[in-house]
Amino acid sequence: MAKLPRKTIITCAVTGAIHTPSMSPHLPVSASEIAEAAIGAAEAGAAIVHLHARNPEDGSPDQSPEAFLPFLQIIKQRSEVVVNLTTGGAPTMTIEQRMRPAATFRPEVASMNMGTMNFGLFPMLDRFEGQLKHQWERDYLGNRDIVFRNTFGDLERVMTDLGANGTRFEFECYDTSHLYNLKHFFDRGIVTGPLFIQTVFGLMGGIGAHPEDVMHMKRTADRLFGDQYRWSVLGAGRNQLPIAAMAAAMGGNVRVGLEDSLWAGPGKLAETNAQQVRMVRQIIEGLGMEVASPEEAREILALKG
Ligand code: KMH
Ligand code: ZN
Repeated sequence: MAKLPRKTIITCAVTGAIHTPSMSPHLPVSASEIAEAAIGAAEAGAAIVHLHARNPEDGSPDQSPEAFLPFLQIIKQRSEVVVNLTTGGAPTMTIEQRMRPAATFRPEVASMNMGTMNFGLFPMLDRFEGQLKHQWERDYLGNRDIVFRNTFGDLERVMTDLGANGTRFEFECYDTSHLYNLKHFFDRGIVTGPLFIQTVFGLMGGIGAHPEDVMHMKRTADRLFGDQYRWSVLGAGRNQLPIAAMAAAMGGNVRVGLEDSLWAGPGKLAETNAQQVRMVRQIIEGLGMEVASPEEAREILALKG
């Protein structure tokens, strides 16, 4: 059996843009809630925090740098955690809006969504209809025709503009075609190894969350990138922990957080992001492995520090 890597990187995605505040009272919305959630996740064992901002009035996604600044200042003062800023924003935003926070703050890591896809928010409307307080939530989740646009031109622009600042990427791959898209840019030398590949499972419009899907993504990434990549997984909703457990057992890194799942068990809302970090940490340590510190994650992923 292949030797497993020594340390497992936990990323925590603390709020995102997909879940809405009416779905859970625990979803961080204000700058201080986002900062506390990120710091709590780091204290629980996350080496990286993936961050979005929200309008504190109604919780809607907000990509203005002014919305990010207050929580970034607090996190930097109080934690060594690696900051990863979204360039996904919300799937309804333009690429210009989406890039602004990472272009402004030049983080160590930015997310990079590796292809255009259908984005299935609407199953969530069916589930939560009746409990949504804000009109924007109903409009947003009820939109049955969202295309999450990430053309080759968009990808090259984000990679070159943000890459010039020394920002490296969490390459979010929602299907095998996204791995091939990444291979194209890797072969052209536009991005370099070690690539941090976040394979995403169970999101409508992307690959499913069956163990065969996990194996297929891993095998494809192994074949395309060999030792030039570090593998991580993200399972949406109820798939979060099963997918993390599967990948951790195979030496993969994991992402948890309320962006990806509101849950801490069947029918049980997660009360904090740190709770999900502790749950996945227990699995990792139960497998005889250790979680990476932020400093170790910087070394593993060749970040600028
Ligand atoms: N919501 C995740 C499935 C981004 O911020 O770039 C993907 C995500 C997108 O994290
Ligand atoms: Zn995100």
